[in-house]
Amino acid sequence: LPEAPSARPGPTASVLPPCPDSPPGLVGRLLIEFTTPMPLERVQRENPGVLLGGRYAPPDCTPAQTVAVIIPFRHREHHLRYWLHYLHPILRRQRLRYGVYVINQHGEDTFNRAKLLNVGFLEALKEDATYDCFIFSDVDLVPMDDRNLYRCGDQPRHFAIAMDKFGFRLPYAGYFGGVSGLSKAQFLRINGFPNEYWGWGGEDDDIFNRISLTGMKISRPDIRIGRYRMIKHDRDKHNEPNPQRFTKIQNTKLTMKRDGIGSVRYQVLEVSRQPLFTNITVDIGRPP
Ligand code: UDH
Repeated sequence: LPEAPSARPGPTASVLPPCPDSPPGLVGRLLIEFTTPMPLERVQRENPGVLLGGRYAPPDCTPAQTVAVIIPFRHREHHLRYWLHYLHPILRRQRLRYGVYVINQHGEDTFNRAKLLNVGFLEALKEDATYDCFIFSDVDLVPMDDRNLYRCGDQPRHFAIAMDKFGFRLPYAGYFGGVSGLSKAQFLRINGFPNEYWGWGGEDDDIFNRISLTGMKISRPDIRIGRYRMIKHDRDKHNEPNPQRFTKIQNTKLTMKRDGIGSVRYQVLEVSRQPLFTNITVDIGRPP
């Protein structure tokens, strides 16, 4: 009898081998610069393998994780174009299955980075319930080395440990800003991020406190690999330093139980699938 067609192994996702732990084809140190303008059409043309909404999966292997990259955002279109230009090829070389979510704060009230990241966690999971790793990245930070793998491990990960603006060093031991990554379980264990830090500063220290208070330890790459370039910019309007931040970070132990992913309130105004990212515009309210 002829073999039934369905019995033949074909190029389907289920038969691809697992992706290797160290992806082949990484190039190491990268040249990153922000001088030449970066038209979105060019970035789209150079990333034909990225699917609508900024989704990608390696054609030749099955990754262990599915990664949602969450970017807090308002009025930084030119930064986003550089970010997409540099990051899509890096994430592709890292053999990740991923999606990019830009969480765009609607209106001109005070910016709230951590609340936007909470929204990104929930909305990415609504798009694809298989996300099990969340990378939270500022829009103006580009890694200078593709060996800095954007995936999750058995402890929360801090990626942006050697930024050019801090002289390629950690500014202080407990710094957890810029780019970080938590598995879904790690994120839920700390009740997500705080919603009550309006304006600049403190929210990353509160997240660091949440991680320490739940008995987890931060994992970091080698200092030679965790290097970043930040796109230079002036302070944004409506994101002034938050004067309450110093007292708030003293109280994480009390506030983290009631303030977090379990209490976030917001209204999604628009979900728009762009060629290289999914844009989610959200009303997150304003400071009390
Ligand atoms: N963000 C926006 N829009 C805003 C504010 C913040 O998209 O209006 C996002 C963006 O992803 C940014 C992140 O939030 O990368 C963090 O905000 P930030 O870049 O303002 O924070 P950072 O600490 O800079 O990088 C602080 C102001 C530095 C002024 C330096 C003047 N030389």
